[in-house]
Amino acid sequence: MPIERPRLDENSDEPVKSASVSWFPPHMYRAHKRLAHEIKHIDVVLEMRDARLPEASGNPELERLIDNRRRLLLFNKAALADPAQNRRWQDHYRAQGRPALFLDAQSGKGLNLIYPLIRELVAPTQETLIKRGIRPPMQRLMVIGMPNIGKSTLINRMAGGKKLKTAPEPGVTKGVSWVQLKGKFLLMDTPGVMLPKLEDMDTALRLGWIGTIRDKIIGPPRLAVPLLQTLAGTQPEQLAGHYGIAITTPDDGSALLEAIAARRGMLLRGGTADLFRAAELVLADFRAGLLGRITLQPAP
Ligand SMILES: Nc1nc2c(ncn2[C@@H]2O[C@H](COP(=O)(O)OP(=O)(O)OP(=O)(O)O)[C@@H](O)[C@H]2O)c(=O)[nH]1
Ligand SMILES: [Mg+2]
Repeated sequence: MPIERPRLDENSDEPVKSASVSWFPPHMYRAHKRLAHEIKHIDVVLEMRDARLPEASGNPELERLIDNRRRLLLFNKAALADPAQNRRWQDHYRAQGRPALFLDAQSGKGLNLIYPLIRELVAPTQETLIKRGIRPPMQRLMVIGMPNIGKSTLINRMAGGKKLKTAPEPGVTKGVSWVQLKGKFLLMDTPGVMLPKLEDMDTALRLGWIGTIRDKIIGPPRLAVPLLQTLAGTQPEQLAGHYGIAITTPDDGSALLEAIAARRGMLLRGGTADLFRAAELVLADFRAGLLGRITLQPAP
């Protein structure tokens, strides 16, 4: 897998020309290797994705390592996604026979549904053991997913206390660690693993908007300009209302970013708009849900 970090000027709002962005620091290689090894000893894998990007926040490299019978799909940050889309996506996965839950690890909403689904997945093996007169051992669970998806937050919630470090940026968890849960479960936290290479710029941008790729890789203005264009198309009133701007040119994200900077008095010396600060503001507002509940990938 190639390590290739694009040399971009993160302050620029020029669109990214190259079609591929990659972000795979050395600890992620180590993490991927370690996961591939550990996963063989795991009973159920909780594969965490982002509810705003149900497909694109999955990692086929990791999925290859597990089969569906031992995998539970958890779509986190569901309170930031469109509720109608959450329902449609959930129906979509369930129709494929894939156990899936939409939840919010931060507030704890939906977490009570995880255990019943895990029990369902482990029941066949446990019954076989019991029939043979063997007491079922501790069940080993593992949470995997892209960086910043909320894996450690979920584990802290399930364990009923803040044991693991969490932060609003990718790459917080660097190694694996076990946490013991009630009811004979051991749960392993793992470092977020990004795709080694993103061939498609649209996907890279969306992953950037939800914060799985460090902002400096693509650059805040380069992220914010297409985000504003998207939002100007999907929720113009909310965008205009939140920033107090008029959306006269919805296709011109740079103009929208400039208008926001001007409106918020974000100016550089000399009076030009501070696009970098305005872009950071837009990204933070979007990630906090202040621009609406938005699903970036519509259900089929
Ligand atoms: N709004 C919202 N934020 C969440 C939710 N779950 C986690 N977060 C936030 O997302 C950020 C990342 O959470 P972590 O638990 O550190 O994510 P992680 O997947 O462990 O990240 P890495 O260790 O970097 O792979 C933190 O700021 C959390 O507070 C959620 O359900 N909703
Ligand atoms: Mg973590």
